[in-house]
Amino acid sequence: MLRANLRGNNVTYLIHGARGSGSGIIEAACAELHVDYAVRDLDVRAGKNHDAAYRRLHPLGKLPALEFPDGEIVTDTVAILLTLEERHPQRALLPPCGSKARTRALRWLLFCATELYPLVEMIDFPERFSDAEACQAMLRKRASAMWNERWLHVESAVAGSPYLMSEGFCVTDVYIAVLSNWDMDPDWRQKNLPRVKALSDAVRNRPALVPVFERHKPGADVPGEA
Ligand SMILES: N[C@@H](CCC(=O)N[C@@H](CS)C(=O)NCC(=O)O)C(=O)O
Repeated sequence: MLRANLRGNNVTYLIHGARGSGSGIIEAACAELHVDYAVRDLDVRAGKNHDAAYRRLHPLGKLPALEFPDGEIVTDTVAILLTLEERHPQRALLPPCGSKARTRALRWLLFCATELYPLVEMIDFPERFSDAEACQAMLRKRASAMWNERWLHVESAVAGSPYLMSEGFCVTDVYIAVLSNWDMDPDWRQKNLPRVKALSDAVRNRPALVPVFERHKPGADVPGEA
């Protein structure tokens, strides 16, 4: 993968990710910031994210990772978002430091990252948590139920219309829009999470984000090039 964009210039950021994965959050943040970035899609179906080459970037083989031109690597979605926000303060991925809105944005960003995202590993890879097949089925079932229950708390927290906060869009909305599309029956979501659904639709329709969500739409998790 070359670090070049379509114009042949060196890019500021290289996102290691996969279609349909959480790397869409980082692509969306870069698109909102209007920064130059390129994407290196890994073939997760072939397990390329667990090859030694990628594990040098992320020891657990998880996506996304963001690579800077000097080779510095940042992993873990919230760490990447906060780094991007610090480096591009003029575009306000989050509300201003010290504001109540920022406190709420961080609260729900971390709720998604620490209470929701880890359940995905249990749903997708229950064998990592138990060798016994019967336990794996139970773990998946329980994690799916917790996933739905926890989304109801996000639903109650949506105070804006359509975004999380009445102060307007922030990157927490992107996180919610991407995660709420996973592991969920669309009918259940429509019935139980109408505010989350409206928030997600609004995020998807933001002009800078339409191409990102198109690239990551369900069924687009085609094998990458690596
Ligand atoms: N703590 C990480 C979690 C990332 C994560 O779980 N990514 C998933 C894709 S959405 C992944 O790489 N799964 C592959 C695996 O666990 O083998 C973050 O916040 O970025």
